[in-house]
Amino acid sequence: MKVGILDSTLREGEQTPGVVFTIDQRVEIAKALSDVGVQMIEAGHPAVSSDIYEGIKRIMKLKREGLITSEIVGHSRAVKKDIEVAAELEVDRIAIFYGVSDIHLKAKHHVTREEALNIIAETISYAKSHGVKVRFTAEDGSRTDLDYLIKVCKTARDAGADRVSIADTVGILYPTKTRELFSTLVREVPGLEFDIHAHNDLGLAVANALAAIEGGATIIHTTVNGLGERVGIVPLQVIAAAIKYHFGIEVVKLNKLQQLASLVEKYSGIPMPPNYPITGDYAFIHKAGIHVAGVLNDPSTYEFMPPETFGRSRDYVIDKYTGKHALKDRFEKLGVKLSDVELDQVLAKIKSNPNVRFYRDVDLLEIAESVTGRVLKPKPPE
Ligand code: AKG
Repeated sequence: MKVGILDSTLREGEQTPGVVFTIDQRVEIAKALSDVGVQMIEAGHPAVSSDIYEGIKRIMKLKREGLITSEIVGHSRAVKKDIEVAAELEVDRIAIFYGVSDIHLKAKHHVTREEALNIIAETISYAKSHGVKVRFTAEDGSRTDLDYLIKVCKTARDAGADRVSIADTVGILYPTKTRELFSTLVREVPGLEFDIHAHNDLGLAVANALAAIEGGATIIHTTVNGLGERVGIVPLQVIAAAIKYHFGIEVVKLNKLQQLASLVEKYSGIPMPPNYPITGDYAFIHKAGIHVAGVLNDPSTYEFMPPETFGRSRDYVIDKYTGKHALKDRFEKLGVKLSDVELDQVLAKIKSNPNVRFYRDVDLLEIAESVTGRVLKPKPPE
């Protein structure tokens, strides 16, 4: 099984409402993505604005200096002017997209299926004539008639594209259908490799990406924190963890994902919810007494992978759900020894205040002092 990541935080990610990256931020994000080890970085659509153009220029300079190692992809409409702008920047690959569903052909491009094939072939050949690698994106590929989609892929291949991205532009695929779609394309169009660009409108983007890998896709499009149009696309941190868990492949350096997620959270201004998988504050925090007791004995009882894999650590919170194991452990960590009976008394006090959201260490010490009548001195933090 062969699979890699194309991260599109700088292109799709910047299409999140309200998100704008400065040139310096673009360069810093690209450097961080390369350090994490993504195979390809979609660095932007340079014909859109001068800052995106300048950002790619600086990213390409770092690439030439060996400070960025990922393949750099420039995005382009199927329009010669856009291709020229991307080619001028000497990116490694130009990604040309064109809506190929009947809806897009009719409502957006106003062309027939046949005319679209000609435009696709012509623009790919034009890009190839600039000496770059070309990916073609079948925009709205998931809503495209299958026989026509196969024709589109063959046309792209014959014109010189070595990769075709199948975009689930409005996020309507589900895993069984995704696996079937990719297996069919891999079988029917030899000589091409396939990407999946999965939107998350139904919350299925990660599941669809996994199914696409099973079907033969070799590149998954991601953004850090799942940014992108509307509700975004596959989050890099989640798919990387899922690929490691299910297929045993470390597609990127998992222990660097937290830092990258925080960087993009800061620069995008889109806060990561605490219950976000892998990089959210609560991703490795346990609560219920049964869970904490299990984790204290063997963390794998309630963790699919150890938090250390992702450069994180586990913790648990104390409230009315807490059990005696957790409480004992917490006091031991504080260097305070309580008898069994005292622990029961502290627990009873906690449960008698069911609306308290979190007990901090100082709160616990206060309760323990009131129960025991002793002055309790916690050991200084390490
Ligand atoms: C989409 O269809 O959602 C896209 O962003 C297509 C562009 C691409 O993947 O090249």
